[in-house]
Amino acid sequence: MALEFARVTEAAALAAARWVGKGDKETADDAAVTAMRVMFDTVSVDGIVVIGEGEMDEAPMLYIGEKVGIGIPPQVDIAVDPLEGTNLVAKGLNGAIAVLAIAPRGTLLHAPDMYMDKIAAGPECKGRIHLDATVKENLWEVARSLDKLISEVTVVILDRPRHQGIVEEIRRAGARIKLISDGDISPAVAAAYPDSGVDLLIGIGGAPEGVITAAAMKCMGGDFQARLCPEDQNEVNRCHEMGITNLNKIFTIDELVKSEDVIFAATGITDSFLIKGVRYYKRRAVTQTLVMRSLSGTIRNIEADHHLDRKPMFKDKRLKSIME
Ligand code: VTB
Repeated sequence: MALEFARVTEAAALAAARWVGKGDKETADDAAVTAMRVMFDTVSVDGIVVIGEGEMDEAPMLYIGEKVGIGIPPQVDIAVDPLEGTNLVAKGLNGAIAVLAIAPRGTLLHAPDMYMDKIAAGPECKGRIHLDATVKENLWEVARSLDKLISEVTVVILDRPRHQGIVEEIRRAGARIKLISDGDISPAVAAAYPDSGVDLLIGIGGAPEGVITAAAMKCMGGDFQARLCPEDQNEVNRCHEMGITNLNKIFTIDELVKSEDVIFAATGITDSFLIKGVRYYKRRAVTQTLVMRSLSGTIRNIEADHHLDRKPMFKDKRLKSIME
């Protein structure tokens, strides 16, 4: 199973990697989505996309509600982000990944496409950080849990005007900051990885990305908490339709991913905190993929060397028309 899902994110990464630095985020995304969709046709699951490329009328592939896989059990929910960081690929910047999470049917939160306030840290910090604590309190807890000085703690945060206040608080507390232009899944997961150089992720990013992050954190035993941030009445209504009446509700990992069994797979497109990006040589390409399963706690780091001229996916009509 793990290998099958690794092949799906590898496909998306290999397709998107051709567009690194080309300034064309739409085609890069198209390539990743199509490659992932093509590869899902070979996977032995009966899957439904619960987090994907949008509603059925706005996305031709991997839309919410689309059935994927060859249609045999297990019945699963699938959350995908074939190209997490479209701008990163367009500009050739670090941090772009192809990623998915898979869990038994009905167990992944159908997160609406809106903002989400998040905090993520590694297993040592579990139960010690809190979304509603002050930045300073959380930094103290992380430093104490990791046996570091606050000045040795590294926080990753999306570089956005909305985070100016938090950035000032982190600086005042004396911790280190890495501002990123996009892609908050990989640094959140990296926070649970020893020696990744990331200790804490905080700030507001996308809710769909939050569910995928929770899947990874469940596998790694890290901590993750989140709160939906509806911006207008329409988004408030969407929360109500989901049965969320208390908009201050903090979601735990177990509420975002209800099953004890979840699989997370991510392949690097460009280099990131977690994994290396696609590297080419002699008509071949090397990918690095992280595949994890919460039940067993196994973390697989799969390096694959692909022969680009022999890959059936590049011969598929749907992908060929984009890649040529
Ligand atoms: C967030 C973040 C994603 O896009 O959704 C962000 O979670 C969009 O935020 O990882 P803005 O509206 O502030 O641009 C990503 O960074 C993916 O590109």
